[in-house]
Amino acid sequence: MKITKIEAMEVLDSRGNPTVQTTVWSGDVSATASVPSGASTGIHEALELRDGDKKRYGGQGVLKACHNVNDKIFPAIKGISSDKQEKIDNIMLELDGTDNKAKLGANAILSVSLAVARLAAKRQKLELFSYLAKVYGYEPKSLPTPFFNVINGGKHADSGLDIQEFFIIPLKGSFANKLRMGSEVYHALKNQLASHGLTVSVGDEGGFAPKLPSNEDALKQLETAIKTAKYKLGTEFALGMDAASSEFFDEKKGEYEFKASKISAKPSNVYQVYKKWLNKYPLMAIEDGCAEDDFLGWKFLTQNLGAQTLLIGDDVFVTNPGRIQMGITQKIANAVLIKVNQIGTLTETLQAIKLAQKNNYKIVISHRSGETSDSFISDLAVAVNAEYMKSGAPCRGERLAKYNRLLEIEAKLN
Ligand code: 2PG
Ligand code: MG
Repeated sequence: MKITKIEAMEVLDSRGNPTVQTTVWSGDVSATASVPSGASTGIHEALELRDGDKKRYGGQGVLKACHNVNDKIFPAIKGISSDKQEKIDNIMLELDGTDNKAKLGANAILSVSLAVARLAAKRQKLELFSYLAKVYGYEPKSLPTPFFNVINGGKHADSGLDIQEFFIIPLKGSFANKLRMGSEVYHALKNQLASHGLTVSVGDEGGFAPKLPSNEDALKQLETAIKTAKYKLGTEFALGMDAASSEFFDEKKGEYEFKASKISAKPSNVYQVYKKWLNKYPLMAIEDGCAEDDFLGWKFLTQNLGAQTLLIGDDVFVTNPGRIQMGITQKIANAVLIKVNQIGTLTETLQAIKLAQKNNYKIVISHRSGETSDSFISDLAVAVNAEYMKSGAPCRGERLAKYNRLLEIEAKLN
């Protein structure tokens, strides 16, 4: 089981930007993992190391991160057994020595961390989700309910919508059934947008990016598409959104600027904007309704809407156990978004998940807007019994890699 060789290389992600792909060997058995990359990244996230050499990929190259894997991390973990995940992650943390993985790069560290887990699963002849469940003391019971992001705005598209993601959330039956429901509504939505002369080209996460008159209009479009596909909104489908509001919170003014809705709101009353939508639509989930450091806004939001809907913290928690603990203490949000590259090791990701679960926060496992065909997060979601998972629309290869892996896992579990 001893690690005998590691090799990182620069590959491209779904946006055509460089990212790190690492293969770890134990004798002639090997496993590979690639890391995702965000666009609406939180300021408290672990650092993604980029070369900054403007002559290559506009400075986005990751050769330094690859070099760190090959020449710094490998010598430090060579000879250690791949099933010593925590030990290996801790060695990398020590070697890095910074708070935000700035020295080696969270992309370098994560690629090794995930590949090591995959290698250990392979050596133990276990499916990745079974291996993870075994190591972290879970019994996989059910598949996560998918949030399909079918209308894209914010930093992920040029639709002009402030809200970054509008989800449709199928509520009935198996995961396979939910995927089918999502796909049927997705296609109904496509026809509907086209019939109104709106664009049906897709944004970074596979959702459409139509130029709609307002944020609320996006909700209306979803309502109609669900009806056209012959499903009932409220019982068979719910809606959700990732406001990603750190992107439109004006720090100087201390105000949220919903440009597409022509309104602005203070931290103390921004919850009222969402409440209006909640009163009209079955909004089951609101992610990042407040900005990453607006704890006051989060408090108002949670006190006023927390009993009615899932309030998911993404930029505010950044999968960081320390930030999640802050949220627990201050009683903000009731669900945590988990993104492996926000924190940078599998060990810390599991610490974040366990802390959240112990405090009754729901778990939403998430992709990034820049992705590869790596489907590690699907196995992770099943392993830890995450209630929800978001991997974009049921469209584009890198998004479907995750949903199709969930289909496979469901078949294996049955
Ligand atoms: C988010 C993510 C994924 P990004 O905000 O939740 O949908 O976007 O990867 O750009 O941060
Ligand atoms: Mg988000």
